[in-house]
Amino acid sequence: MIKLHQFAPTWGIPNLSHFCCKLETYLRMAEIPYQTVDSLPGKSPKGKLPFIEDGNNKIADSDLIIQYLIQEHGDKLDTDLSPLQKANSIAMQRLLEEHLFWITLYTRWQYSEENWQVNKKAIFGGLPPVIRDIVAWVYRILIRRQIRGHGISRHNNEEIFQKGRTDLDALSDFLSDKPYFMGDKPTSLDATAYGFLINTLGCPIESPVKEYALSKQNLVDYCQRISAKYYSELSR
Ligand SMILES: N[C@@H](CCC(=O)N[C@@H](CS)C(=O)NCC(=O)O)C(=O)O
Repeated sequence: MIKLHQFAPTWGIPNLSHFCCKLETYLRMAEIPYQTVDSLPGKSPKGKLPFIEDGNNKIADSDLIIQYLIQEHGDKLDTDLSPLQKANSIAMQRLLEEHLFWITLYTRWQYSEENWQVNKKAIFGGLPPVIRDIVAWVYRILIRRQIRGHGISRHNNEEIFQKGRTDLDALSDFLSDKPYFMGDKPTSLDATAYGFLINTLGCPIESPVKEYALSKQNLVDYCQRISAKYYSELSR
């Protein structure tokens, strides 16, 4: 069976990593059996989670893993999409992964001391006290460097959160009153959208971007529907 290596679950959401949550949701939506392994990025072939093991194959990167799953199990989610819908799906996924993601990363690692303490406890809380502080301190420097490399943290808070609100408006308008982003059935875009939205509005990291996401009732309802349908164990 496929082994999905990801962060240990916390915060009452499927995973504190947007990308791990995306992949696990894809596996559930596509009904592909898997088992999870609690892991850390240092164990991954590419230094980031998630990665999977399938027999002798070790594959990292959620997109490459999904390509592999499609090759092995068929395309369970996107076969009915037209070329235009596929183009829109890719564009929305890039908005989530390459833009909104970095804004939420900024809120966890840089925006406020309160958020940093919550994030630190969730990721490094299992380590022994002194080691925990050193590892978290080093890791924080590295991630903040990545956020600056992306460019988002070169803006001030107002500019950053305005960009986040623009992303959320686009997502909310695109979803509109449909059950899923592409209509009545879940597609790979929903696995991604859920992974990133639940990590924006459903986790204990406070920020104007979370507040704004919570003001978008269709996005809140969407996350609740997907949590109830695919992660019923979380509400028990
Ligand atoms: N493109 C990768 C991105 C994965 C990613 O950014 N993972 C984060 C957690 S959300 C990570 O492991 N970061 C650790 C690091 O950058 O050191 C994917 O799609 O899987």
